[in-house]
Amino acid sequence: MTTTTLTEHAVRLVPRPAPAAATTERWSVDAVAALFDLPFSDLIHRAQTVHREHHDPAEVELATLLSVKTGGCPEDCGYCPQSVHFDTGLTAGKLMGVEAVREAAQRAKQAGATRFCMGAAWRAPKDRDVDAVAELVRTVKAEGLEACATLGMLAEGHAETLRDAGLDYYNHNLDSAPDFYGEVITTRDYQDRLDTLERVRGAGVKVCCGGIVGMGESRRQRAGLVAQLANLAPDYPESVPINHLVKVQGTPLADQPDLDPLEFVRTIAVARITMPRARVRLSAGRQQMSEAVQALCFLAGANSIFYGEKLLTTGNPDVAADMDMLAKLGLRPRRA
Ligand code: SAM
Ligand code: DTB
Ligand code: SF4
Repeated sequence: MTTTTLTEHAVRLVPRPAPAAATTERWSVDAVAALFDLPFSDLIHRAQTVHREHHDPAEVELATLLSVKTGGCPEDCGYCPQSVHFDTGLTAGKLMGVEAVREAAQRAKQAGATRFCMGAAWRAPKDRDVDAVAELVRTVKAEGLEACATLGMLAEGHAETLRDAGLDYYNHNLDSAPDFYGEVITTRDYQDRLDTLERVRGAGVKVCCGGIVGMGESRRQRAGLVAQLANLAPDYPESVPINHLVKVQGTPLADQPDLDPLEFVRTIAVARITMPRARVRLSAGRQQMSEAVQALCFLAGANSIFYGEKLLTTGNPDVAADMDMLAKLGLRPRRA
């Protein structure tokens, strides 16, 4: 006969509080901040060492973006040219059709991309929007590309619909540390983002989640963002885009002072150390970045880039220039 002590019994009976879109502390903000504070060479050495333990250091993933539904977004994200709250001169459009997306996917594949990410400027898609995007996902998958989508907040069942269409990754960024977030966005909160990430995970879709640096946050707040990402439960994201703010005229952050480029490199290094198996993507902001800084980002453990002349609405380096840069650095695109 098995005996149960009173304490064991009590422990079993006490209901556990529902995890508030679980985070699990693998990295304290202090520990992440201590990485940021390392001498630059020590930080890069550590990041490169971790990188080599988990990845082929010569390989870079090429991910192409396509804005499948541009502008007219009701959210007020202070960095974003697609918000209706700011006059950025952008013309809003409807959801793209299957044929146009197929052609864009074929061009991306032809140019050597292996991942195709579709972005839509929605606060949250409606059921019929999700069904329409599911069709686009099937189209992209049929071209032999990995499919990623970023459509805003997902409701019950949406992630499953996208998964069943073949979606590999869902991108939903935390964007900043919890204590800075409210300075940039007021129309939805941090917990909303965590809830969507939990839905994505729950459906078995891989998580692509990162943030933006250069929005006026402190170094400690950059550490706070990385700690949030690294502590996501049950595991950190498979894919971590680190965006440098692209300053767009008309947005509240248009005149934000420049971030020291080495601070951006540090952020990449800290992401690599705290999320060793993740694909860390050197994301928005490369057009404004020198090749030397990008080279440091690769040294710091970045192993993915957005590839193709456009991000969603703003520019990205030319394909030819990127191929030259990778060749110069002895880096090669990841093969499908
Ligand atoms: N509307 C959806 C959402 O926000 O969840 C998906 C598209 S939204 C444009 C995707 C991400 O792009 C944002 O979370 C943000 O990280 C990034 N982004 C948008 N504007 C940016 C900018 N000006 N500079 C850098 N990153 C930007
Ligand atoms: C991500 O983290 N960065 C991409 C993608 N996910 C969707 C978007 C960058 C957008 C930059 C501004 C623009 O082009 O509109
Ligand atoms: Fe809308 Fe996404 Fe832009 Fe925010 S980042 S304004 S949710 S498109």
